[in-house]
Amino acid sequence: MKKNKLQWISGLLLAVFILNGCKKESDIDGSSTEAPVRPTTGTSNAYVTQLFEYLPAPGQFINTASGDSDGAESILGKKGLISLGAWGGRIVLGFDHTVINQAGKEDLIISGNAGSSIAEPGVVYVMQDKNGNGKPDDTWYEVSGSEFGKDGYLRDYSVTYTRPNPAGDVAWVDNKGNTGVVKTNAFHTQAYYPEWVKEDSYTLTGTLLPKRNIDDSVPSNIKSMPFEFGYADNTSGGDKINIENAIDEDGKKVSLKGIDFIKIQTGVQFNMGWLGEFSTEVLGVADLSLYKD
Ligand SMILES: [Ca+2]
Ligand SMILES: [Ca+2]
Ligand SMILES: [Ca+2]
Repeated sequence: MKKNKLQWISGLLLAVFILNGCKKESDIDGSSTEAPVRPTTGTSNAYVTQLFEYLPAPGQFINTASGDSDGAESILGKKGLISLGAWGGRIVLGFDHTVINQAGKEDLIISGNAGSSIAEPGVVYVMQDKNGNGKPDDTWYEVSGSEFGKDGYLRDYSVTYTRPNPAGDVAWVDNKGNTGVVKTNAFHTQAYYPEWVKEDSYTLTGTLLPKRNIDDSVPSNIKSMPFEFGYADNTSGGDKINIENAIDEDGKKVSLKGIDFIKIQTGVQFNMGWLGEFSTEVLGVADLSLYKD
């Protein structure tokens, strides 16, 4: 009997050893590790400090001071102004610390140039630097806002824009077979297709938001009312974003301790008459816990 008991104990120890071994294995491939947290220090910047990508859609401010790489860099460490152009235009930015997801509170503030009846909501995505290499090569999570799942809300949407020759309206085709143009206007006479994009066409992919809040029935007074919550360039005074609303590719909420990178993308495709294309503008992106206005 004693021998059996000993065998049983050693068997149990072996099992514990194997389980620990398995846990280590999965840690190595990253599937069960917590993303590393870069702590906030006395010198942490409230604002994003790194620009990883600026790829706007065509638009009336593209290839101007608020639609080029200098414009994109103008929001690093402070407020500036960058336009993302028509639907799908995006900017990818990083913080110098991990923005902690505060329980039950909003965590980020994005300033835009929305007026009370001119909202141009952009979709917000967040990422953890899970592999700790300082680059946004991990998993993006969309931060779901008030439009999630409603009529006209569409994930995995994509639009291909083609360079016009000569310069003029920019034709697009989406992955549902719809076509349209980003219309030029008399106020902005430069090329609307990003001049630094070498290819004669390029495709942007992301989430499409409903256009039901836009009223263009009076051409001299076109209105785009804000959504309830959860988008950039949506309300005047800045939009607060809660990391708790991050969702995975299946639309399920994910629990993130904090985030290191943020992506903002114009959410609606619409020509707003004399106002030009619907385009999300970003004036500042900050960690709400460090933000002082
Ligand atoms: Ca939070
Ligand atoms: Ca990374
Ligand atoms: Ca705007």
